[in-house]
Amino acid sequence: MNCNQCQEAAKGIGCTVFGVCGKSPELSALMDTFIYSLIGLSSLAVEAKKLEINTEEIDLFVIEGLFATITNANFDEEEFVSRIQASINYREQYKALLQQKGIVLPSAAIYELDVKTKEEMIHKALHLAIHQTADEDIRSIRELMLFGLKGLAAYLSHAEKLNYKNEALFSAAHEFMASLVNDELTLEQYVPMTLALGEVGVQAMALLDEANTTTFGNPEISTVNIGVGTRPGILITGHDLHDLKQLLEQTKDQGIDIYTHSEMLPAHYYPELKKYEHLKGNYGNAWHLQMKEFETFNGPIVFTTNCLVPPRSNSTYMDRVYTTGNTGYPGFKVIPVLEDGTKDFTAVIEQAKQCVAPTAIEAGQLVGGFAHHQVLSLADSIIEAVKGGAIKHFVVMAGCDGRHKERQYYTDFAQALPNDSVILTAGCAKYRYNKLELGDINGIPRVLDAGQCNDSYSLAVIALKLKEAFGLEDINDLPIVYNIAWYEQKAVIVLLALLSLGVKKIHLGPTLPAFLSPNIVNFLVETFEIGGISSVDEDLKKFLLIN
Ligand code: FS2
Ligand code: SF4
Repeated sequence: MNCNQCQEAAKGIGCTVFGVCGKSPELSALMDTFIYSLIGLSSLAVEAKKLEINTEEIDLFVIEGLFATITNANFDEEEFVSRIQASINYREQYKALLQQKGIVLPSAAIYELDVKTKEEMIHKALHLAIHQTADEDIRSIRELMLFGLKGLAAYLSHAEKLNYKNEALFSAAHEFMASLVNDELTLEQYVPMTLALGEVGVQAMALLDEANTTTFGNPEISTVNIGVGTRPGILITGHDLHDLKQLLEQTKDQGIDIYTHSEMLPAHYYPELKKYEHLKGNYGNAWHLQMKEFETFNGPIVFTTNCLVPPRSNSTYMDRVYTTGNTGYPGFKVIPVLEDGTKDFTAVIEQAKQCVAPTAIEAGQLVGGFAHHQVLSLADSIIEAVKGGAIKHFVVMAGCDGRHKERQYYTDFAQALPNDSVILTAGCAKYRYNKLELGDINGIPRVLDAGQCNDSYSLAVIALKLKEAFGLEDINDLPIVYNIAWYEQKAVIVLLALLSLGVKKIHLGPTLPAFLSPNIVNFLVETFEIGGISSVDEDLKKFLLIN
């Protein structure tokens, strides 16, 4: 295996023996073969779309498939065996369609993927991975694009679940996918394509924002209980708000409570979700603490998306975990989907009724809901606080959390920030500082949580509106610094999106991506002034120009 897609890549280079995340070499190989098959399918979709052939089925297949290969989403080898087979079937179907119309097939589509058994699928990966591209810089930029595409796919998938689709975004995703095996493309041609992918990322996040806010209302300032009640509970984790809505509907008046976990916390900010009285609170912290927190939750747990951590052999919660969507783990139960597409949570509900209430691990409450609509309604007081000098810095600390101890840096950094600075956050990175007592500035909390990682879009909208309000020419003239933590591939599309909006001087940590070659890093440093992090003291001086 050779996987380097996340921040945990072994030795900062890549996992070659076994994934730090728990991914086996076999699973990694199946994912590589699957990705290659999806590239072939995308190449066919590009041609089919030119002929106005309906490609809806494979649009979604490719998007969902990419999503399933994101770090910590799916550990079920059999799932990938059947998806590879389905991919080959689609490929034959679309090849035949295009051949009938006399179209010369693109080379990726002609590549024979005649694998039938799991062993053949695993073995084939040795010859297929993008990672084996000979030129280091082309390999690096292809991986940057592939990982960005995985993040893009996650956001397009969430929007589609709420019936928000944009044909142009699917087409763009297929074109980017097809470009990953185009040996005629030079580095000079790939570079602008990565920024174009970032622009598509902005559009996808805008689409998801529209889907979420139209369906569930605009996030508003909300307090969220982090303690527990006396009734049994169901814990729902991941990012899929549509799944949560269905669970809330099906658990009404059943004598049980629903708790959110990790990236599902921002559900409490949406009017159409917070209206359910049995949406009781948020239990626990970011994804990497799940092995401990699931033990004490006592009731069933539903995974809607990543991040899933493989349980220990002595974990007591194995028989309480359910997966849905693109998540999977051998031995975890799967939520059935009815013919009309509704997810059937009956088994989860019945199991919850047999469980005791969660054990309290915390008490108190959190405040959040500062997505763009809410923040812009406070714009006057924010602008006044900036002009009067009460707020001197906005610090964007969005992104992901992770299990490595060096991420303590983010807690220390948040704590060490001067009192005239406001943290703008989104994503599970927030758990490193959202329970600190950082106070407020003229009633404006010092940590403004916009929501999930995809709501980093909201932070960009806020920045653009502030630029307008202050009459500035350039978004980089705002008193905003970016100290972003990354972990998996959704952070890659968020980064490309910010770059495409012209944001400079983003600091990325705790380590730079292993898949970036020295030349690509140099390019990012020279063009966008991207940098890493060092110590809290040094970074405070460097980022905020203070002593
Ligand atoms: Fe956190 Fe994991 Fe949100 Fe990432 S729960 S690292 O998937 O997308 O952020
Ligand atoms: Fe390693 Fe990350 Fe790949 Fe898992 S996803 S195998 S931890 S690089």
